[in-house]
Amino acid sequence: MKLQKQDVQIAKLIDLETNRQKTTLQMIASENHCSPAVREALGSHLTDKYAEGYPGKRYYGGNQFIDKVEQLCIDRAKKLFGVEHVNVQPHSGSPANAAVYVATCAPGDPVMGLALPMGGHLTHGTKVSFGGKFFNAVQYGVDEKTHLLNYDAVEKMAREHKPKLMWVGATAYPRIFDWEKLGEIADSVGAYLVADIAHIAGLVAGGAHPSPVPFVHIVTTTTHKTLRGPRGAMIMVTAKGLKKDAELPKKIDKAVFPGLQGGPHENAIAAIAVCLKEASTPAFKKYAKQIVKNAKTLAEELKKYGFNLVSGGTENHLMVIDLRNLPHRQAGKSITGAEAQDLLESAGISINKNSIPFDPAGPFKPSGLRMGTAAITTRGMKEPQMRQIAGWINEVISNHSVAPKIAQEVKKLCKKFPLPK
Ligand code: DSN
Repeated sequence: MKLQKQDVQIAKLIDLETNRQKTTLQMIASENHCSPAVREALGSHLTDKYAEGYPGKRYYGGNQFIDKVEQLCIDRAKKLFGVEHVNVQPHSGSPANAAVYVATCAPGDPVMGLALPMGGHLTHGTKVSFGGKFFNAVQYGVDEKTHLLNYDAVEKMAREHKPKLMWVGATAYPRIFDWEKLGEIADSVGAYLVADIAHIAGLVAGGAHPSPVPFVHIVTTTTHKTLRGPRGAMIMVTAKGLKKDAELPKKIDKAVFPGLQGGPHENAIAAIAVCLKEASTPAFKKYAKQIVKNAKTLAEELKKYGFNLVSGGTENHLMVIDLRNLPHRQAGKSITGAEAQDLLESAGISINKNSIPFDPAGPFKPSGLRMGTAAITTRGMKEPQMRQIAGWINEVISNHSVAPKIAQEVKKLCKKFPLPK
């Protein structure tokens, strides 16, 4: 109400965005709807406080309550993921990953990660990002036929390049990682192994994806994807990590502050603590399992309509459609990922264009579409709604003119499944 009076322009824009989220399907695989409790913590007075340092060791005074908030957040994360040390201060995923480089490598050291066009992340060694700019990065991929991580190639590359740091994690990989195998490869060359579980953190916390914790040294994650918290990130050190390097927690804390960041966002940290409490409930376990059930149903239905999926399906929360060679496309008229994204957006279905492995088209007009089920599962949607949504996606891609009609149907469905109250 105060915002309405004080800044009508921003208030209006917030209303419009809220309404967009309420009346359309958020299926960008990295998005979700956090709880009102998380939003309340995020909008609290904690945003006003400077707290450079760590609990019990701050630069400024007046942090007696802030210390308790941050410690609670750390303790909850340690318990939920079964790790030895957690830093909850990174502002987002990229600074978290930057801190891992700073803590474990010197500029120019050899590092390895999954290539971005194969489903990896910018920060895992892409040339345009700091990992590729300041370190000697080599990139592995997926098998051309199965689209599964090519573990033999990973092993060969590791033996050849002897990376100091090996990243495993993805933004568009629909399959389960063999953490044990990757752990063996990293150990055989003495590399630090980092699991970036940003996409699957909620699935790991809810028992719907195997945990990397026994096999890796470090785990990084954002907190706002399947984990359903506010925007933020965490860096965790496992028991295996401590065994490799007892100084790792100290090195990571130093890399975050004062290495890369100043004052932590304690309002976000309080909101992460709330989300971690939510993620340790039986209801969240059920939610995580339903995300995967929904993704599998959506993928199977899309396949029935003739869509080709990268790797042939999904075992997690996301899938990537290969839009080339759709059997029902109009003769001589294919659709690019960018066109399909706009078209589905106009039908009230928000997804994103994405590269497919070995994509013959460039990154700005890729041949794929990525979609995920985390946010629509939060709204309470289940298998019957997945079938309905697959049907709509098929209708819109087959016949572009039906988009406005489908948008109305999507709106009706959204009304039945409101955002978390
Ligand atoms: N931008 C995120 C995603 O959409 O997967 C990754 O950082």
